[in-house]
Amino acid sequence: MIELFAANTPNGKKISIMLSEIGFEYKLTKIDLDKGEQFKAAFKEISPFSKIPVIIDHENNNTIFESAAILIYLAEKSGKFYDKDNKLKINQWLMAQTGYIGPMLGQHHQFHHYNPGKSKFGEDRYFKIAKRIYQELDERLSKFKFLSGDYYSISDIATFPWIARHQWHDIGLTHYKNLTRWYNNISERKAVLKGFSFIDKDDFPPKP
Ligand SMILES: N[C@@H](CCC(=O)N[C@@H](CS)C(=O)NCC(=O)O)C(=O)O
Repeated sequence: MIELFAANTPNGKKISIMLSEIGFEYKLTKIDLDKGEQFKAAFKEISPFSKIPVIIDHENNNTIFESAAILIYLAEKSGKFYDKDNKLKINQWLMAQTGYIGPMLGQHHQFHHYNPGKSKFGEDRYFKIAKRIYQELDERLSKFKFLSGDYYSISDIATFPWIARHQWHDIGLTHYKNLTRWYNNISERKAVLKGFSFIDKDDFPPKP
């Protein structure tokens, strides 16, 4: 049995969507980030940087932090969404999500959505980078159905919940037709909808 430690954020949703996609039953332990539960000593034991998501696989007592490592673990355990002949591509798009897309869009959330008016430099910088990311993803998706190629993979699962924050980004998702096509396609998956609402049953990916 898998235990998922998470909050209702894009990084938390990556793993709930994956668990839903592979049909693994899991137990959810909510971590209230606003209350600072991520800094409790017991949580730090399994998450050295005090971040969600984390999983414990109670079948073998493996504990795993970092969403990309968790996605790879679950993909290998289930044999799904990590095509052995396409790992090189999937790894690149997965690492680009955790190393670039997530952190940059996260900064855009901080300056544009949560703290407008506090730093013109921060707002301009991350707005520009967020638009660039939309453009880069759109270019990739003009050539391929999914980020890593022809098939839906853990790189799409990692990226989707971040694009699902498109209203906060204020960029206009529909201006990017390939990214919109990809987003709509993934939004229609039953497992995605189930995973997306893992904490709030009324939560769903907003329409472009
Ligand atoms: N690189 C990490 C990022 C995880 C992350 O940033 N988690 C945020 C929530 S979305 C968090 O736990 N923040 C709490 C904190 O930093 O205090 C991953 O991909 O798992």
